[in-house]
Amino acid sequence: MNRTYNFSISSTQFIAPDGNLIKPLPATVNEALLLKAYRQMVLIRTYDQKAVALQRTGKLGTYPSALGQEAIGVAIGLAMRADDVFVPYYRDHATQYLRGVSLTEMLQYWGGDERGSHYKNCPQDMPLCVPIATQFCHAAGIASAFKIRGEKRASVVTGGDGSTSKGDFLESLNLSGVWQLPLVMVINNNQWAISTRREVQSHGETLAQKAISADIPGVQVDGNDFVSLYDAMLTALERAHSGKGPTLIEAVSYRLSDHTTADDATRYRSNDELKKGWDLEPVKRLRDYLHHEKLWGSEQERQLQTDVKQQVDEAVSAYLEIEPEAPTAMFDHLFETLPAPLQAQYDEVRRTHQS
Ligand SMILES: Cc1ncc(C[n+]2csc(CCOP(=O)(O)OP(=O)(O)O)c2C)c(N)n1
Repeated sequence: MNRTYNFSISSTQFIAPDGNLIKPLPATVNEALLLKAYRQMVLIRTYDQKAVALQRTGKLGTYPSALGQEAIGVAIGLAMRADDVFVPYYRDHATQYLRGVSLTEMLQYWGGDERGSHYKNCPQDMPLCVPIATQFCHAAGIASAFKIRGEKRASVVTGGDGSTSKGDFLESLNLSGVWQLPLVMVINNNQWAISTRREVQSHGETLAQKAISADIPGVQVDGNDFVSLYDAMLTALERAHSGKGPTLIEAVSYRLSDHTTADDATRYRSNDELKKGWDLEPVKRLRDYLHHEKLWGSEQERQLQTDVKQQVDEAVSAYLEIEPEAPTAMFDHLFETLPAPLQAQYDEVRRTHQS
C-alpha cells in the first residue's frame, strides 16, 4: 500500500497556566502590547458580568457570556488591520469592541434593538451571526471580493467547535482552498456546543486538522494564552494580505459560563470539570505573567478595576436612556413592499402601539 499524504498539526503555547513562559515571546510581542491586551481583557470581563446582571434584572434579552474566552477576542482584535473585515459570531464582544463597536451598541443589540448593529465606527464589519455557521459563507464571499478586486485585505471569521460540523463551515473551508482566498477562520473551541461535548462533535483529535481536507494550513493554539493566538493571527493575516491564501486556526479554550443566560450548565457538566477550566483561564494567566515580570502590581490593578467599572457604568446608562423603536420597525426593515397577508398585522401593531 502506498501512502499519498501524511499530516501533523502544530499546537502552540507561550505562557503556561501558572503565568510562566514556556518559550521566548515572539519578536512581535512587547510589554506595551501585553499591558494593552490585559486591560482590554479586564474591560471585557467587567462588561460581560454587567451584561449578565442586566439580563437577570430584565433589562437585556438572552445573552451569551464570553467568560473565559477573553484572550481569543482580544488577540483577534489587536492583530487585525483596520481595513480588514471582521465577520463575528455571538461570543465576540472583545473583538467587536476593539474594532470600534461601542459597549452601548452591543447592549442595544442584546437588548433586542437591531439599531445596535448599525456600527458607527466600523461600518465595514458584519453584524453578529446567531445562526450557526452561516457567517463562514459570508466571510468567504467577502474574501472572494477582495481577491477579485486585488485588494490586500483579509476577511476574518469566527465560530464555535459546534459550527465545524455544519455544511456552511465545510463548504467555505473547501472554497477558500480552491480559490486561495484571503480568509482567516478562527474556531473558538470552548469544549461545548450547548450540552454537546467536543468529543461528540468530531472524532478528529483536533479541529484544526479539518484544514487538511482543503489543503490549507491548520494550526492549533492555546486559546487561553493571548500570545499564542496573537502570533498565529499575525502569521495568518500576513499570508492573506500577501496573496498566499487562507488559514484555519483552532483556539482551545473553555466556556466558564452557561451557554447563554437561557442555559443551566450544571445540568450537564460536573463541578470538577468547571474547576479545571478555571485553572486555565486567560485573564489571571496574563496577570500572573505581568506580575512575574514586575510589569503589574496591586495599585495598578485597583486603578484599572475603578476605570473599567466607570466605563461600563457609563455605557449602561447610555443604553438605558435609548428611546425604544416603534414596534412597527420590525416590518419596516424587512420588506420594501409589505406582503398583503402582513398588512393586517402591521395595522394592528400600529393601532395597539398608538393607544
Ligand atoms: C442553524 C442553527 N442551528 C441551531 C442553532 C441553535 N444553537 C445555538 S448555539 C448552538 C451551539 C453552538 O455551539 P458552538 O458552535 O460550539 O459555539 P459556542 O456557543 O459553544 O461558542 C446551537 C446548536 C442555531 N443558533 N442555528
